[in-house]
Amino acid sequence: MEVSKAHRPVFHFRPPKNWMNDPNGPMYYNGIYHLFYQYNPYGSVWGNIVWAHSFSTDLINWIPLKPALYASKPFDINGTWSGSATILPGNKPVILYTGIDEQNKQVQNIAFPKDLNDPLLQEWIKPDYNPVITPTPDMNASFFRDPTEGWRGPDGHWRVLVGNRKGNRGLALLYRSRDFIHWTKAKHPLHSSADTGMWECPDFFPVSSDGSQEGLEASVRGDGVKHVLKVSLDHTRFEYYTIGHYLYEKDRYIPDKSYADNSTGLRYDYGNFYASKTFFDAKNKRRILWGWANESDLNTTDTAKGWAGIQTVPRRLWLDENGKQLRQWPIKELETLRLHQVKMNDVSIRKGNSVEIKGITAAQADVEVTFHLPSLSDVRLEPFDPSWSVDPQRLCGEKPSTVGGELGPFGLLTLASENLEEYTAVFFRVFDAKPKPVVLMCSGGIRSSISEEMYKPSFGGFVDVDLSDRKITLRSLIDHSVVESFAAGGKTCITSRVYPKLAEGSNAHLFAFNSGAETIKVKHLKAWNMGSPRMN
Ligand code: DQQ
Repeated sequence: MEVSKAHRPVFHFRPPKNWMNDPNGPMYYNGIYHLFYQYNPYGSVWGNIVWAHSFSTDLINWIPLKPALYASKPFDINGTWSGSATILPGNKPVILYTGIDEQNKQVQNIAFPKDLNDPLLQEWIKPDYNPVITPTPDMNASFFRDPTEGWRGPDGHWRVLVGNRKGNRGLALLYRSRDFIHWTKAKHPLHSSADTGMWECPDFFPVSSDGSQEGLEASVRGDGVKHVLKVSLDHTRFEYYTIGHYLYEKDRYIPDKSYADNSTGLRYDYGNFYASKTFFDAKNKRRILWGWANESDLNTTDTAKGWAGIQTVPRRLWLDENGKQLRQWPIKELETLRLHQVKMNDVSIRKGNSVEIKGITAAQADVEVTFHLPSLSDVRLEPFDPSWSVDPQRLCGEKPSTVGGELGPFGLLTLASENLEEYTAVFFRVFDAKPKPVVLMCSGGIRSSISEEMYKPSFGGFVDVDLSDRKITLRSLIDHSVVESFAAGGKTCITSRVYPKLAEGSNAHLFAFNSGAETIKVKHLKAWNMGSPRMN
């Protein structure tokens, strides 16, 4: 079937056609980056799931290979679901994945490259001794999936996590092994949390706590190291993470008290982003995050267009120097796609005005902007109601870009039609609160398309930023039906999937705007046309 080019992202990872969901088993091996993903070879809705496979030498240009794993054995005959890769000693990659077996039970299987001399690792063998981990009789075998990468404890034994649900408690079950093949369930889960439902796609990894952006390999432990646990909640379709301590002797993870350990917790991305997974890039000593951004249109539209699902751009991820949250930034390689550049400096925008950024392909662009704010002691700010703090998305819905405030809303109107019938607003609003002002970031909204039949949320997240220097930065990657934004150097990230009817392709425009009573200034703005990499 023909694949429709309308709204099709160009520099975001996607297969040549059909349905894609979770990123699986990302790894760097002998100079090559691999990405596997949940894929339907026969259509553009979820089903018939295999592990599709692509490789790259720069994480930007991708070449497809044939599927690495597909249903073929009693232990995965009903599907090869999500999982992870681990590089074992002796430089031997291995995959653990969830198989849906003959009885529709979820079991964990192992697979090895058929030929380690094949630099592309094209063929994978699933030994007949699979499954290597099975649900115990007291478990619900429909909630037992998505094994993590393995790491080694102080005793030299391997550990992995498997996502699970007991009642409405979400759990990260812990398994241990000497040889990566024979696994024993630990008495206690590594961690669990009440009322969070099924924990899909758990991810557990160390981060440097000394302010360095360097990533750490999964088994690193000791001083200067904290750990992150991320889970994907199937009932909200959002993820959250906590930062905490891994007690190696007890094999328990204790999140720091300051974090909500439930669906109100911190997120990598406050928008359309799910089933994410990180890996350690040994070449550049960094941890890289992949996440799936689903379509927001209708299934029938996906069927007609012949494709559905993208991955957000690979993002470097590290612990902020304040130790309180993670930061993310598109990997530097993405900048190799930057082509023609336009600039704007020192442009003041008064209430109700917008300024067009001309001269770029606004449907396929990278924009970096620094807004300069008036002195906060000289302005009135909207008061912040503390009850708003639990649901920034709702607040963005109630206060869209058209609802004027005092300081803000101001920001970008991306994928905008010439006369602004359509636009995806990415913007800030500053509220008065103690001990410091609250900054809200929003993205998306009802105006993103004149077409009514789709999900058009206005996503929101708070930005923990110090405004004493009177500046706030925003970067937005715009790619036809994706607006992926990073505020304050990657402190808050929001991805929106949008489907403009008027502002498509060469009809798309880009504006900076301000609807707040206070004048703001675009101190610096740079925008680039983005090139088109080889994308599968
Ligand atoms: N997707 C996979 C599951 C996982 C879910 C199936 C998360 O393994 O729990 O395609 O999106």
